[in-house]
Amino acid sequence: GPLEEMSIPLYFGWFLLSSVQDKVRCTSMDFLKTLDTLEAFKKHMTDFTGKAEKEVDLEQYFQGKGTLHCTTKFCNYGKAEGAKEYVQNPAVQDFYGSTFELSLSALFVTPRTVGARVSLTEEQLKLWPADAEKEAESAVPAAASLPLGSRAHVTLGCAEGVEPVQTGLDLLQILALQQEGQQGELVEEMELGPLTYYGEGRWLLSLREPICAPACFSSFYK
Ligand code: ACK
Repeated sequence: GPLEEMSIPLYFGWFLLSSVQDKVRCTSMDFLKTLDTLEAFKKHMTDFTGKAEKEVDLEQYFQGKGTLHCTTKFCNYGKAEGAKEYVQNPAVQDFYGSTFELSLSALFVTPRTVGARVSLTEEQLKLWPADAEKEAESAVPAAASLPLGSRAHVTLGCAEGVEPVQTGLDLLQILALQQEGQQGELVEEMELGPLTYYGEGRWLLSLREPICAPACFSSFYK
C-alpha cells in the first residue's frame, strides 16, 4: 500500500563525510580552473560553447547539486524497478549506517557534467545492484558489457538544465570508449595525474593518488 511505498527512499548511497566533501569540492574546482587555462582545452572549447571565439568559465558553467554522494540504488520511493528487492537485500540492511572508505580514482568533465569516478571494493560491490550498468543501456549501448560498478561516481556539478543522473551515463560513455580500445589523446601530465581527451568535450583526469573519501551508507528522502 502507499505507506509501504513511503518508507522506501528516493535513493540509497554513500554520503561523503563533510570534511572530505570540502576537500573534494576544492580539488574539483582547482581542476576546472586549471583545465580552463590549458591550450588543449581552448582548442576544443566549441564542445562547450557551440561557437568559436566564445570563452567558457568552467567554474560558472557547472552548478553544484547538494550533498556529495555516490548513489548505489535510485529507488524513487519504491517506484523504480528493483527498488523493493534492493531494500530487502541483506547486505543493504546489514551495512545501513556503516562508514566505508570510497576510493575516488579519476575526475571527468563533459559539456554536461563534472564528476569523480569511484572504484568500488569487493565488499562495496555487495551494495551495488546487479543491473545498474544494464539499466543505462538505452543511453550507452555498451554499458551492459562493462564490469559491475563501472557507473559508480560522485556528481560534482551539472551544466544548466542537466539532471545529475547524466553524470553516471557520461562516465559509462568514457569507459565504453576505453573498452573499445580508444585510448584517447594524452594531453598532459598534470600535478594530480595524466589528463586524457576522448573527443566531444570528454576529459578524464586519472588521479595518481586516488582520494580516500570516508562515506556513510545511508539513504535520502526529499
Ligand atoms: O548524481 P546522482 O548519482 O544522480 O545522484 C542523483 C540521485 O539519484 C537523486 O536524483 C541519481 N539518479 C536519478 N535518477 C536516476 C536513475 N534513473 N538511475 C540511477 N540514478 C539516478 C542522481
